[in-house]
Amino acid sequence: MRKSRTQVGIVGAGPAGLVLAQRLARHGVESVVLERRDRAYVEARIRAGVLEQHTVELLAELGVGARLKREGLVHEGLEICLDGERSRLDLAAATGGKRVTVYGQTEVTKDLIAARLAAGLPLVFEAEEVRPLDLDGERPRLLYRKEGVEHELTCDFVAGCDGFHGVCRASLPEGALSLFERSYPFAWLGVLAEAPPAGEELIYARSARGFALYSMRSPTVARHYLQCRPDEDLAQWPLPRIWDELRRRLGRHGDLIVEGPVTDVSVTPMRSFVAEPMRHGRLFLAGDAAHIVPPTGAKGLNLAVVDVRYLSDALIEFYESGSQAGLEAYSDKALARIWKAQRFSWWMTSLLHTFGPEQAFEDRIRQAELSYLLSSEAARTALAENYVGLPL
Ligand code: RFL
Ligand code: PHB
Repeated sequence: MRKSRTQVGIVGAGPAGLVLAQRLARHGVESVVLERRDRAYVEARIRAGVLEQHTVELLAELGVGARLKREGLVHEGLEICLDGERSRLDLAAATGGKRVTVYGQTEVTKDLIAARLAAGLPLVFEAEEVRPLDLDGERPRLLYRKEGVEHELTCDFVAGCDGFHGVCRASLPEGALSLFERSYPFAWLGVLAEAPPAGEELIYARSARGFALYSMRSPTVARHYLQCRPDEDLAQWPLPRIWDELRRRLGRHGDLIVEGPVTDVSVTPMRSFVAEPMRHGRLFLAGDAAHIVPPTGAKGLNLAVVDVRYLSDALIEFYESGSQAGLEAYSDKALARIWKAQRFSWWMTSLLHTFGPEQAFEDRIRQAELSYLLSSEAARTALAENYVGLPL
């Protein structure tokens, strides 16, 4: 058994774990990041694309914002397409100048990993069978195996940044957490293509055929999604059918779609989930390990970043002054904002998807709400201020 020690043991090298490690390092707090997958896998995992302004600002403050500033696409608005009628929502005008930036989660992750490794700080890929122990005591431990060798990492605190399927939340005793969950009767089929995007801004489209989202990663890479069944068989979706369906859900604007070589196709289930509290003893949960939102509001990555902003503030305060006040307040503070983003993500999802014939009444209500949304400045402002990110 190889033994070592650190101040904060971080499980997971997704955005939450990597931002936490980077922020702690900038304030002189030591950490070790343990990641189950290899570097290439982590850097290639296609996920989020929309960064709120506070996310962009934090990445810049952490010294990992240069490429983001160069390559990120700043969007001041988005489009909603309702049964083939397009309307633009001016996010910046509705929110006193706030905007979002389109920059792939893959790129955020690559920038953070590069910075960590360049600084010579510990980031262990392919850490197998991570087991958190003694979370209730003063000296929690993380056991893991790397290249056949058993390791024991003793920590002051453990940060569970290991995503929805991670080991940290799962290792807590039964009854330690209250779980709140909702699943949806649909999923998203996502395609990444070497093709120009459908518009200059994102288009959220609702039609009788289902929801579609026309997004992008760059001026030459499109990222599109189609509402599909949760158990969708990708074999039923040859590329011509995907392109055809993407066109049809835009109605008369279908010719905005430009085809190109497809580099990734995947199906993402839709779920709302919150585990409370986000702390147990010396374990702190952050990001998808504690909560999941359906991607319609583009909130998941941004929420993960806010969690670790709060958590790093609390840890830095502890190491600078010995005060545990921030650590005590972490869970309540994070959850207050998380539930607002949950509400928004649930609302966007309910509004824009089709739910089938058994919800004929609710379907009409959704159509009425959308029509109201497009005609009322107050309603548009409410959407805009949530979409760009509520205040910290
Ligand atoms: P992650 O990214 O899942 O990272 C967790 C890391 O922990 C590792 N891990 C372990 N390591 C060691 N031991 C174990 N036992 C481990 N178990 C797991 C994993 O390998 C992984 O590296 O969680 P994190 O850091 O909390 O980040 C959350 C975000 O990834 C997620 O919320 C977003 O991707 C959600 N999301 C979006 N968020 C946005 O803010 N804007 C968007 O536009 C947006 N679009 C999306 C999305 C998610 C999507 N999918 C695929 C779920 C679009 C999609 C399609
Ligand atoms: C994406 O580009 O992947 C994306 C954009 C907006 C969303 C969800 C995903 O709401």
